[in-house]
Amino acid sequence: MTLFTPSAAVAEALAANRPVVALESTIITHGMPWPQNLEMARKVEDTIRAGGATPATIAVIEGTLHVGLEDTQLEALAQTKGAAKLSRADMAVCMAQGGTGATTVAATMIAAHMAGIGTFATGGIGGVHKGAEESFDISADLQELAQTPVTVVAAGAKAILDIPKTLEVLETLGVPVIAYGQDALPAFWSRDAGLKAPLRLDSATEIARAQLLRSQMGLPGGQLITNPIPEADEIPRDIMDPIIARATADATTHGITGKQVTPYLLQRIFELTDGASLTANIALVLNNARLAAQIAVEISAQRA
Ligand code: PSU
Ligand code: MN
Repeated sequence: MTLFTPSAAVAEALAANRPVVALESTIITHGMPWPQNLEMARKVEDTIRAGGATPATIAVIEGTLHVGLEDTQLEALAQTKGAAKLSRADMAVCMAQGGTGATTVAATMIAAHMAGIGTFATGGIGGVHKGAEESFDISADLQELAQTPVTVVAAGAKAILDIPKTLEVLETLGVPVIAYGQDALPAFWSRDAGLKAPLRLDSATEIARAQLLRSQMGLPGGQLITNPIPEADEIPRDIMDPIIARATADATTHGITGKQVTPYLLQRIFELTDGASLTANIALVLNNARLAAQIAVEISAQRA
């Protein structure tokens, strides 16, 4: 039984040991509205290609786990209303039922690793939600980083999360949290979460070397690279904080729980910022795609 179906471009790149960057699809179906979601997905793929790597957007379509989508599939997925949001727990069930679902960071890491892809670009990972001491809402993304050897490039934990608690859990799980090119931990829409990142690296070469060393030492798990949004695109923390507080309060008022929390908050923040949060979100994803392509190129070179 074949577990996944690579696109022609991804199959060719993997066979030739050329760099490939995995991309998630929940950001397309649940993270951004149509049609900006499709524009973003296409631009991210172009950015990866411009960086010398092959993009592999991952999704389950009618029961098949695709690693790399053709443009028509990407467009159809971006318009799909009922796609499931798949993580470690539900990806296999969705495939068994012949269903369609988008992959979160956790599910994308699993698929990337199965395909032999070691680098993955996204916007922000899931983490420990505010109020987790009551709700126990901690994203499966954190456990996945602890066990699956993929370097994930994100713009930091989303500021809708409890960032100090997210860092504590990642430390407990043994996940390296590495700020790229600065000391401060980035906070998604803003460059600085007001906290120092546990680790810092300034080059794709060192990031690739660290991931390869982990593998050689038999340490399971990946790395979280937190790449600050470009200065020109950031929304400062003092502007975002009250908006996030308002969106979080609205989620509580409306009884939003579980998988709906992150998509609800992103949509609410989009409304409260008149779309500015989406513009910043797209800019940071593109910035992450650029860095991920460099890391993938380095990993290929160092493996050769
Ligand atoms: N970051 C974004 N947009 C998103 C997500 C992250 O900018 O849509 C998605 C990712 O797929 C991540 C998921 O894995 O949200 C986390 O969801 P949860 O908090 O339910 O684990
Ligand atoms: Mn959750």
